[in-house]
Amino acid sequence: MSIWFTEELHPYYRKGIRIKQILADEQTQYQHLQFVETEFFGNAMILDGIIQLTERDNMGYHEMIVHVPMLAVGKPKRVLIVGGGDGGSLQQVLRYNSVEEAVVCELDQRVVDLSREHFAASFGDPWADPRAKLLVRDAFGYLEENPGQFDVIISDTTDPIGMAERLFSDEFQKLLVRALAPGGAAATQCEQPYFDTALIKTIYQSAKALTKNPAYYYANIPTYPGGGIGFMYVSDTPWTNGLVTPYPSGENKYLNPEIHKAAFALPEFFRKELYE
Ligand code: SPD
Repeated sequence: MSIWFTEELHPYYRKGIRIKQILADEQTQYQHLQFVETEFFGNAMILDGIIQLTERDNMGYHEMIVHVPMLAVGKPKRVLIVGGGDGGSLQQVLRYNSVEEAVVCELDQRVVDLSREHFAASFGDPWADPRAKLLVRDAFGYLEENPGQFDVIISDTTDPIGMAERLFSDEFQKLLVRALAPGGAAATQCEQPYFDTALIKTIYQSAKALTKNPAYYYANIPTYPGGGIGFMYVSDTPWTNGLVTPYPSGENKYLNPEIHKAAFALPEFFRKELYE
């Protein structure tokens, strides 16, 4: 069997990948969850018709959303991942010997269960690490209950649609910053400069009101709309501190010192929109 999967996140833009076979297809309590084997990108997870990650290009996303704040902080001990049930961010977080506890607040247990099965070749089993703690619950309440607790928070979410819309709100950013320990840093999945300019600007302004050194950065991910996605770095600690921090053990497949710096360079139309 060989079929094209077409994603339409925006009404004016579509992209497609060729699929070899459907590995899992179920309606969970929260969403339509699919795992597919693709022709080029390895296994992929699709939620409500939107590609979340593929084995071949997820490294740009996970290494950038995790290492930029982790390296800026230096030796993070307590880390919170909001969402991230696929385990990709957790795998990167656990590369740091300084990490004592990595809490993952994921709403959908089925995302964790099926990712363990279908991404084992790429992520191993990060959940087996004794430092990993899975909480199957909504992150809002957990953030509320844990002020000043985390050195790093990674908001590894879906797109701002339905229930996930709240994860891109000012209210969420306030809770996120409040849950950071002094000197802590967060990175949030922050969409596409061309397609989501207004949303990103709102999020940046909110981050600017809450922290001293927020900044937007970008990674190339061919299976996301526009070929990439950005992140909001949210912290009083400058991201540039991370440029001189040694990398954790294990291999980077995307991040290197040049990419780290260049990720913060923005196209002129977008830089003006965000920063002027
Ligand atoms: N438009 C797709 C955005 C997907 C962001 N979430 C990815 C989750 C990977 N852990």
